[in-house]
Amino acid sequence: MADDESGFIPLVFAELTEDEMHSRADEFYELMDKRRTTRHFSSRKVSSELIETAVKTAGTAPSGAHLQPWTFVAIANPDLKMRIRQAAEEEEEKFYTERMPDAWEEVLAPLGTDHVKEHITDAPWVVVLFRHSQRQRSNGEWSPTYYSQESCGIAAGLFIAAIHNMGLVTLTHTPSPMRFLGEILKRGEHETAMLLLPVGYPRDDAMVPQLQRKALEEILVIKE
Ligand code: IYR
Repeated sequence: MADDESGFIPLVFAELTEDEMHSRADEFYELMDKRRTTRHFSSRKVSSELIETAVKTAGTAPSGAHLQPWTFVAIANPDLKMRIRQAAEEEEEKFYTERMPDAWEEVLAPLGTDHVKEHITDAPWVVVLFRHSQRQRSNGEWSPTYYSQESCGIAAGLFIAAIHNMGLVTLTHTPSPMRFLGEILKRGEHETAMLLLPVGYPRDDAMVPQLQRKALEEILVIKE
């Protein structure tokens, strides 16, 4: 059977020399190690082409049964951003004053977050990642997707790496609960908001918490 009829094509794989592998591995690590999450965004404009490329990059993620169970909604409209901010702050105020358990407060306090979410209106773009928990079959029936949390987590990681690589910053914001995002953005019942990612330039006076990343020995176990 010819390749195109079997549904398979040869893998395109360009082997690198050992030296190239090491230098590319090190360069990529150095680049990613400089990524920081900030909550302080400038309102400076960012072209929609950059957002499109970041979403295309995220869309290269592997996914369960290749169902690609994600929709990215990219918002630049100031009125929509304001409505989202107001709804997020309303939920977050309840979280910070009533719902946050002690154990959670203990680890969150050092990050200096509160219910005020100015990044939603300051950043030129707010990208909301919706996870598809259901898909429609060709016969119209609704059925589950598979490993959609894992798939969307990987896509989000690629999006964050793409934004950092293009010289912009983003923040993984998880307003809780997030149902209001599906309502404001008019997404179907089969889509669940998973992450809200403001994207833009950092403000000139942007701050980040002084954090330490775990050492390799703490996160890697090798069995030879
Ligand atoms: N969703 C809240 C609280 C929050 C929770 C975690 I875990 C964080 O790492 C940061 C914040 C908020 O966005 O403020």
